[in-house]
Amino acid sequence: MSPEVVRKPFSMVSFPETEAEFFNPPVPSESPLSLLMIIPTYNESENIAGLIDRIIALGPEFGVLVVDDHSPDGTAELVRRYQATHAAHVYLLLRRTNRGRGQAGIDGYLQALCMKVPVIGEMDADGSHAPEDLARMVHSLREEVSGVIGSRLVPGGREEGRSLARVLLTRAANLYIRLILGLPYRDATSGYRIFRREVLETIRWNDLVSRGPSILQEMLVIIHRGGWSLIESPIVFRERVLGASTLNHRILLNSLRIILEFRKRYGRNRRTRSVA
Ligand SMILES: Nc1nc2c(ncn2[C@@H]2O[C@H](COP(=O)(O)OP(=O)(O)OP(=O)(O)O)[C@@H](O)[C@H]2O)c(=O)[nH]1
Ligand SMILES: [Mg+2]
Repeated sequence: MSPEVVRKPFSMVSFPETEAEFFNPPVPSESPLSLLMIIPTYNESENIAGLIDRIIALGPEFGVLVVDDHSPDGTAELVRRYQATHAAHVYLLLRRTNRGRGQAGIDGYLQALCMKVPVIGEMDADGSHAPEDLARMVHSLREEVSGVIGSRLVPGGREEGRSLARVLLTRAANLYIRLILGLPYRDATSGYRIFRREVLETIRWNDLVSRGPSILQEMLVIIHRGGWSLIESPIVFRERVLGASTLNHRILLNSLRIILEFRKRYGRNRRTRSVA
């Protein structure tokens, strides 16, 4: 008989403002996690279980931390049911107030850092980010590299199923960000990325100004200014098939405005260090 492996459940960071609750799986994982993907969700019940299955299938060292904002469609209950029946690698942070993509990401990173997993990443739940691309991203995380951006805009990367207008919007937004902030990345708007834990530990999460999707760029500015080397690895981004987008014109315009605020706050980056 193999000796029983007893692993302690992970503890939770306190989030007094959002009345968040953290759920470990009932059966702790027997193998330690080497990568934890944060998945922010709002009304993703149609997508979440299939996505988790595909990530878990990559290997026993992969785990997910779903950060749900009390979705009315029952996404969190689905994740909890899933935890009970299948997965020792599925964690849930349920935020009850203060809904928002930015703060959900911040809380997710704080919780993930407390879990001490060596590599922590994030991805969307809507099927736009294929778990199969994650294996390549992890592979390109060589020793001298601090993180990997899943990129639609490097050779081999592309967007599928999107209108020409939407594809042009991605490019225009990235051009704007490069010009204003001087970042060396082609796809600074990609929400599919992985980082070494040490990089994330340097971020003062509670001081970030973003409350929406611009948290993606704010993190990159801080990491780049810190002198860490990030590379881009190609991904095939697919348009959301099920569920509704939370992106709207107000969010988009606000994101453009906030990039200017980042420039004031963090300056225009002049460093060009990047690892090919
Ligand atoms: N926890 C949490 N997650 C959110 C919130 N808003 C969006 N999300 C999640 O963030 C991810 C990205 O949101 P999307 O609605 O796909 O936005 P988008 O990818 O910018 O827009 P599309 O191009 O239309 O897909 C998805 O996994 C959403 O479920 C929120 O308020 N709280
Ligand atoms: Mg999306």
